[in-house]
Amino acid sequence: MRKIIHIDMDCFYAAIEMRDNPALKGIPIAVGGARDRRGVICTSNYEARKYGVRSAMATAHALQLCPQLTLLPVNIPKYKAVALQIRELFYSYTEKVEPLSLDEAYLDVTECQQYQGSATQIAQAIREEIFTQQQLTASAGVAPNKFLAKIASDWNKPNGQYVITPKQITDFIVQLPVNKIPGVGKVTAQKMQDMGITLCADLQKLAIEQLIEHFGVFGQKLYAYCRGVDQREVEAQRVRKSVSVEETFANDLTNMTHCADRIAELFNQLVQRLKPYSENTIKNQFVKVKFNNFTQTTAECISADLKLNVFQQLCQTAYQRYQLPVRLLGVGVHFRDEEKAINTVSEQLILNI
Ligand code: TTP
Ligand code: MG
Repeated sequence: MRKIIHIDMDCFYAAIEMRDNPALKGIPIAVGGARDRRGVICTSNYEARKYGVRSAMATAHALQLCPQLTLLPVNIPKYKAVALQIRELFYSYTEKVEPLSLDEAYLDVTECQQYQGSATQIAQAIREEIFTQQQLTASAGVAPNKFLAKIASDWNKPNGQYVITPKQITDFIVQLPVNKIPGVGKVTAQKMQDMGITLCADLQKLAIEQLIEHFGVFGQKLYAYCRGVDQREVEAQRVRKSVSVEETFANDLTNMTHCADRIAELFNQLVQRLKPYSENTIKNQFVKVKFNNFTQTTAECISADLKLNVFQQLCQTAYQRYQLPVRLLGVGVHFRDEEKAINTVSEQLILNI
């Protein structure tokens, strides 16, 4: 059973604009293209939503609905910078982050150790950290799969979260309106309504063959979704370039023997940290040494095999450079850039031909 969190920022572009100009708080605003350029609304704040101003609506129409609407130009570089900082925060919890857009991501926290592995508390902590760092609110859904997590993040929006535990799936899903299922748009929802189907409970009564007959290949997904089932994995997109472990010592290490002992401990930790990356190819290995005068030096070598004596040798090399008491030691590896490696291979193949 997985633990998935879906995070979605509240009124993302509009919230950033309100944060950066408090005069915009409490009045209806929207971010989008200008009316005279036939622009559309990207998003609006909750004050504007009361008037019916929505994403993807023509700005001209939005201004008819809400003549006092304050329209702000779209500043994608600014929103992107915020989004990347929020993403870094996600990575401090797990590598398994799948961004869906600038303001939305799935996180697989099944293996997370923080908060005794409680996905609910992790989601709460992430939302609090986003607020502390960015003064922006986020909503979260916590569930055993992506489909349910995404629906859950909308349940207590804005600035809220909703949890669906494995035990709650059955009760949750039967009362879920079919138009909440991703992929069920207006047309499909109408078709279902014509068939007397409004809730997932109604969909559950149809056999998979019937679902396929009426809704094509999507019928297979519907069969699973209306039972709260979704096997899709969170697809992490970041490629790790390196893994390292380091330690700052309470008391400086005064000779190479002490350093060699500590390198052995760090080496064991590095081997543990590298376990999830068994498919990556190691390009080079390094030892970082920081001395008590804060001078820092790194010794590295090209080698794919992990061997303790290689790291101890590197430590010796780095230590010799200054021979001062050592306050920090680090060991790590850089991975080969597989994309480049593939290009090199194909270039070689072309040359061979
Ligand atoms: P959403 O998460 O759909 O919307 P939102 O964050 O503004 O509001 P909510 O509180 O309901 O989550 O989209 C995120 C951002 O993507 C949104 O701030 C603006 C942009 N966007 C567009 O540019 N065009 C669109 O049609 C939509 C839906 C979003
Ligand atoms: Mg959002």
